[in-house]
Amino acid sequence: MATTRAVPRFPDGFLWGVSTSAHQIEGAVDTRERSVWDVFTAEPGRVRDGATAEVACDHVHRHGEDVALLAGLGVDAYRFSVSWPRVRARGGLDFYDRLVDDLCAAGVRPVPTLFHWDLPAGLDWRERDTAERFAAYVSEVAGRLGDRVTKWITLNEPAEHTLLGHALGIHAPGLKLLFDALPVAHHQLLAHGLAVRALRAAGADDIGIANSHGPTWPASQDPADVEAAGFYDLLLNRLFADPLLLGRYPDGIGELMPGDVAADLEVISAPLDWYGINYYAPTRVGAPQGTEIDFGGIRMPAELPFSVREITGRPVTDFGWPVVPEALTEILTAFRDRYGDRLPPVVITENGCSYEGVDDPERIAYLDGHIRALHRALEAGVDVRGYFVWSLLDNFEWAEGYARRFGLVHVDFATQRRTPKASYAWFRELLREQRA
Ligand code: IFM
Repeated sequence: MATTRAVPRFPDGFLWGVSTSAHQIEGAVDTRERSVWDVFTAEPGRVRDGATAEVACDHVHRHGEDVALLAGLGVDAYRFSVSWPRVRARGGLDFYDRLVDDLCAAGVRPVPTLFHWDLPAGLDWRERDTAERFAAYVSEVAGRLGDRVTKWITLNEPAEHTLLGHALGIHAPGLKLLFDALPVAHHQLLAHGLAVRALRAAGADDIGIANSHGPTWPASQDPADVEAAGFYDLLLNRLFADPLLLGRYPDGIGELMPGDVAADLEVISAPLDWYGINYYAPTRVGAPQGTEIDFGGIRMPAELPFSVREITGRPVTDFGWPVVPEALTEILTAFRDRYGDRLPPVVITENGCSYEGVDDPERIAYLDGHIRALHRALEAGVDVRGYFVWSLLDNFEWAEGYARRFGLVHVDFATQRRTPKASYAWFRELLREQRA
């Protein structure tokens, strides 16, 4: 085992969990409608090795086994996502009804995310109407599950869905709109606000969103690098957080958004019970270099007003992402300083790393370092209430197909055999120690 000292004690009631998402694990494509990801995946060259999520972890048929793995791990909570295309299919909510029942019976709190990138095919976030349709779907889900689900997440990482899916064309729906993708951001934010309204109407009082954030480090103190890093920080750390927490867009952005932006901001900034942060790594950013850049499998076009630079001197995951635990403390204290009492309690809704192997000391070291960094943020006065590992299972890692393994549980995709990794045993022990 890669670590020796016990992880410091977190407060009583701190929520420990693991996360997954529907498209990445469910499979059973024949029992749901198609999503933009199914359409994208069918296009040659979009996903590594031509992989599809048609079977993925076959979770729809094997959720009993997966709930047993969760119970065996001893987590308080399980963050999964509800597939909007599945809910649109006949009997689609029945699956989530059973899953929630099974989780409750196993003593694991269900924490559904209502949108994790699998938009029904034919819908488009460039259309305002999609936000209204989303709210109607959320009402339907809350009506069916709200008697047992008490903690809700509206959207997962709208920044990545906008940037990777609509600005750079690396994820579904594969659009390369660059800055013309901004309405996609606005309509997701509006969808979030309308979803909060729908959930409140259904009696929910524990609602958050999962946004990805991380420190942005200028490549140097050269003003051009500092300016480029500031712009990247705006895209990653402020474009979604400012409207949600402050009720306004960063300077110069609101004018680029569609519709009655002032009225929409009222909806978007409805108070949240907590704020979810997905953290993986910091980003080092400099002035544009006039060439396309490969950033951990993401091709960044030359015309962007910044360029992502390598962070050297750090271990990297199989994805090439640098391992920098203290940057988790940094982003949390930066958020506390930036948003003050407008920032509700924080939950780390994702944190994890891709490594091969069932014996995975690197993952243990990664999680250990980040959980300690989280504790330092608590000591520094950040109100952190929970931590979810990404992910329970190895799964379909979007454009990387099955080539990146983030699970605490290894999945053999040929046989669907699940094998808990060393990190699963390590996390189980950590949870035991926290409760002793
Ligand atoms: O797998 C993804 C997840 O769907 C969203 N957050 C980042 C993870 C790792 O890339």
